[in-house]
Amino acid sequence: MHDPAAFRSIHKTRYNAEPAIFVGPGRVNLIGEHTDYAEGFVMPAAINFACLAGISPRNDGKIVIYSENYGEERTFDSAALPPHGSKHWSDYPMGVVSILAGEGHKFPGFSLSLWGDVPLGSGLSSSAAIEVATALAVLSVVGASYPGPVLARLCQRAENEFVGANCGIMDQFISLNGKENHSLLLDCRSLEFKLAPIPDHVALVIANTMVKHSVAGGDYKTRRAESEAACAVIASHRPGVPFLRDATLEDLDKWGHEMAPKSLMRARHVISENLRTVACCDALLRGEMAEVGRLMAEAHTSYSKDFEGSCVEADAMVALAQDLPGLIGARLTGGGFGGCTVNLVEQAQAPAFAEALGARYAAQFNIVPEIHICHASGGAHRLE
Ligand code: GAF
Repeated sequence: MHDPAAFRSIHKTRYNAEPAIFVGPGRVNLIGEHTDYAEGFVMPAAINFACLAGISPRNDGKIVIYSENYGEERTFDSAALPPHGSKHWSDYPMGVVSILAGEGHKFPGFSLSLWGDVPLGSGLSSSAAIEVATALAVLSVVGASYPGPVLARLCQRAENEFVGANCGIMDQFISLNGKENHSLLLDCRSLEFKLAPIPDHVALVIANTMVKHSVAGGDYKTRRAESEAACAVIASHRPGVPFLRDATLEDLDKWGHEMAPKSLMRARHVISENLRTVACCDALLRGEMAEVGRLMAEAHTSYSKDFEGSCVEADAMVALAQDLPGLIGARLTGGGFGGCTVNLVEQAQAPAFAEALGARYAAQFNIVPEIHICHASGGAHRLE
């Protein structure tokens, strides 16, 4: 994480005021991809890359937002908030302000600084990290708070309604509710969750293909629409299936022929991924790491072949990891079409694994990938 002392001094120099500082972590998803908006299961962990948000009050009624990443400042009038985003980085924090204002909070002026080290566009939820850190910061100004699941929904709404990206609940939820050294099996319908400890001997190695990923991009939308179209076919026979969470593989055997071929493939991924995710959590809880790895491999194949959510580079990053010593399981993580792979690796072998994987990938693509040995960290909080 960026140095909070350096961040404090950036804010202080700029706004001549001591900031309160909040942290919103990024996340890595171990398994359960494109299942959240189908009201299914996901198993993410918060990671030690985060967005810092520093906030101090102003008395001129202005909302001034500065991004250290972009080296840019934007000013808004707290009495006339913009009704929608403008395809700018400030949409993420302003979306949160706007949704919370819609909940009845009257924000006075404030200066908000943001500085994140979650690699942008890498599928590690840099957006949710900004939203969540911003939410805690601006709520502190009005002395309000929400339970984690409620705030996660509000941050999701900021992204859906203000930014215009139709994401599910996973990223905001884990950024708020992550737990040190744990992943979390989240039921995206009830928002109940079960903590699954990541054993001490296991490292999370995150390998960035350096291919940019975007939830706001067209592919995410298309895949979502295709899987929802499959669900509509099933629901026309079985009205008790409002989401693919409620569908079974037998439904696909019966009515798959009525679906467009791509829709059938997307649905097969989502339905089987839900089963794998629940099974993976059980295996992790039993300490059966070989089974965890097997399920991750199966999940990657399904994501790549049936969901067509991978890319040449991510498939290669997963393939190149297979015979490296210490690997437990590898797959593409996050929204897809680029971004990072997540590798569960024996802790003692993680440094050598990271180096060898980087060298293999660089040799194949002539691109030097960023490879990080991470750990599961706690959720969003205020820094004292
Ligand atoms: C992105 C979205 F933001 C999540 O809601 C989720 O759908 C994920 O892609 C795919 O599992 O991170």
